[in-house]
Amino acid sequence: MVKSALITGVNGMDGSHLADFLLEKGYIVYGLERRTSKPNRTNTAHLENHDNFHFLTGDLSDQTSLYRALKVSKPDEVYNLAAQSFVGSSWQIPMQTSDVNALGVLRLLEAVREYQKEQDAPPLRFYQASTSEMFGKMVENPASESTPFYPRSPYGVAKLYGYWMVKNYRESYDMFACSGILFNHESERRGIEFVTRKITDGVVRIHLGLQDCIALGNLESKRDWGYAPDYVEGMWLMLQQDEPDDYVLATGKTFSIREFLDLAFREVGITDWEPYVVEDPRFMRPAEVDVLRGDASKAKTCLGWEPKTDLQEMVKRMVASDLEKNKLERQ
Ligand code: F7E
Repeated sequence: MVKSALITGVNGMDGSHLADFLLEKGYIVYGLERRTSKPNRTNTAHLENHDNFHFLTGDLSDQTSLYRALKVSKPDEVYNLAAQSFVGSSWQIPMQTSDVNALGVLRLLEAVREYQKEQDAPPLRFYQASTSEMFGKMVENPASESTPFYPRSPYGVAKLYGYWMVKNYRESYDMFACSGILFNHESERRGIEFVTRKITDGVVRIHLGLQDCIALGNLESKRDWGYAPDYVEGMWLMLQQDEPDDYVLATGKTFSIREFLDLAFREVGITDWEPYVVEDPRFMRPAEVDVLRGDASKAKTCLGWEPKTDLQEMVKRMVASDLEKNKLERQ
């Protein structure tokens, strides 16, 4: 039987990769997008005329829109990927971040419950995009599913609420609801404000003579960076198991922003990159997550999931993609 999936946040990096992945598997995919004054389909333009893909308008701050999206899509699987996903902005807009990343999860869980009761729909499976930002100060290194949480930003605190709500709805209502605790994952579709894409785009623009330098914040922080297309497979695998559970997805390796800079600049033949990078206090955070490293052995054992793409290969692809984009823009 053909399965149907509803993805919130479909225009984001993860949402668009997951849509591609599920369409490839033969799903009918409904992608929820927010109304914006300018179209926001850079990552999903290629899906506009796909027979098995449909955009729906909705918002995690509007529960009626979530209920309607469920009624239209009649999903077997719901993936909640919509969020205010930029940690840096969460200090400037803590209320909106909490409204979407915390209460938004609750609204969607409630909409699912209401939809199943009122429409007499069969039980569906629910995925929540949880995050390594919930570990924040890292009480244990590497962090696994049993590591205590210590979020360091309004973003991390809000995501932790969503994580506990998912667990609570699983235990209270016997819902098939899972949290994927994903460490950083990036791709060619990453938003330009995140450090990896800011670097690969900046490096390319310096190489093409379009920019003099890249202004960055803390170069010493370390992240466990994987490749987003590998990670969306892990999300799907979580929903194919007999029992719902929470899983860490990570590479188990950690690199500093400096090391990322080094890899990216090498792609365009620059080894002495220090003169091209300026430290700018505007990009420092009030509280920093200094280091993140995850232990994904549970996902490996139970889901058979492992990351396929290493950091060097990912940087290579991101630089190559930014080179194409910048050349096209210049024409
Ligand atoms: O920062 C440092 C910054 O904004 C990474 C999101 O997907 O992953 C992501 O959150 C590090 C931080 O990602 C700049 O201080 C230095 O230490 O790329 P980011 P993030 O905050 O780790 C987690 C798992 C999520 O859940 C989030 O949704 O890089 N950094 N200089 C900088 N960061 C930015 N953005 N810009 C700079 O200029």
